[in-house]
Amino acid sequence: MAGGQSKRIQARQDLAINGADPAFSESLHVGRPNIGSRKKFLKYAGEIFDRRRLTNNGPVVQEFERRVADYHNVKHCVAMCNGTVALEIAIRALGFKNEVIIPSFTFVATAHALHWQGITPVFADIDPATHNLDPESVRRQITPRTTGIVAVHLWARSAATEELQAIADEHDLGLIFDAAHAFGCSRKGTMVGNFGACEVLSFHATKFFNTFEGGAVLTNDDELAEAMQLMRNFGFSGMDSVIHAGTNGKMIEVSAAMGMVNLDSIDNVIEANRRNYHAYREELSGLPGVDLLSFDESERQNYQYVVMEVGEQCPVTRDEIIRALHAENVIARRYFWPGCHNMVPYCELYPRAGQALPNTKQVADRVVVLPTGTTMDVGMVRTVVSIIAVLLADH
Ligand code: T4K
Repeated sequence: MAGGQSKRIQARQDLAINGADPAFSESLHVGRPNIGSRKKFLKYAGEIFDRRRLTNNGPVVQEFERRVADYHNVKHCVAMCNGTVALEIAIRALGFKNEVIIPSFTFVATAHALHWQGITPVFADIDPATHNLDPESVRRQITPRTTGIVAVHLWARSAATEELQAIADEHDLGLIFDAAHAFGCSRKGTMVGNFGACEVLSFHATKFFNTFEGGAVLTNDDELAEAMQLMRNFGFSGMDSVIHAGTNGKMIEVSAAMGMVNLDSIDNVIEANRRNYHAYREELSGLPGVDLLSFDESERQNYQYVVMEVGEQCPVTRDEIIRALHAENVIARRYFWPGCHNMVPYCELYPRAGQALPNTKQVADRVVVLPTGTTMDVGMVRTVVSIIAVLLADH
């Protein structure tokens, strides 16, 4: 069977937590990389070696940027070495300082990108239905020191862009989107990349679209794009002249080559994710107290995260489900538990931040992210759900 799958789970004695062999001999991961044509990649690599142009805005990076910008129907794509540095550069290029409002329910890089630059991340709560920033909570966190908002399109489902832009305009704040999850997604027909001052992508190996490591900023603002192009290359303009404070945020040529190859197969990856998501939906329906977060299928979606919520009616806890899955080599994740505000250094610096975040706590305590991607098939999805079903039936 696929994925080292070795047994069917029909009764409690079939579960690894009750002493049986694990359902999968190889671990299933949420972030198992999707990899396009090796042959095409090796051809690119050969050409890169022949040219001896390995980095510093080489021809493959430039072509990759054009393709990503076109894919998102946006004017500029500024490719970077990873999503975190792309966030840092975007934040600096926009002149954010003092306090910036972000969700706590996100990957910790969103907060670190601010803290690393001496900016205070102020955590706002989420809407428990969407898991995205609650605009009313954002409003409540605004102070005279607030300079910006970094909203996240969590799980690739777009944030409340219109309300957030209205708040930013009203209070003269900068607004950017951490779109690390939302490559290739749209909101009301407009592609991600076109909201706020700019939007930041991640192409980390675990993202459904990867460049090994990598990231980018998408924007329609010519000046901002130019500033970020300078900033990712130490601020150099020409050989000897530095005209901006910069860092090293450049994407290398082989990363861009991986991106080109993966762009060629992106439709297959999205289709695999969509198929797995529907299989999970179908198999999980009817199980007590568990729900799958849904995608609006009238929009462009990448379906890269399959997010199950464990409610109060469920006969077992979220962590019991995680434990049972891990015993079967299904490495489901509790993303983004316990929320950034409970992680170092934020829990030490802002010990009372949680008081404003009741929905963050509630959601972080009930989420299970399940494996998907091209290394999963429907049979494997069925086995994963059968583990949960037997566990629930046993209680
Ligand atoms: N903003 C948001 C909202 C983000 O989600 C992220 C990144 C960022 C910003 C920052 O972007 P980057 O600077 O990373 O470009 C992972 C990823 O490392 C991280 O990129 C991602 N978000 C986050 C959601 O997930 P971990 O620490 O939970 O997982 P990791 O990297 O240990 O990988 C999980 C499992 O996947 C591994 O145990 C095994 C498997 N795996 C992983 C890699 C790297 C593979 O099979 N092959 C691999 O090459 O953070």
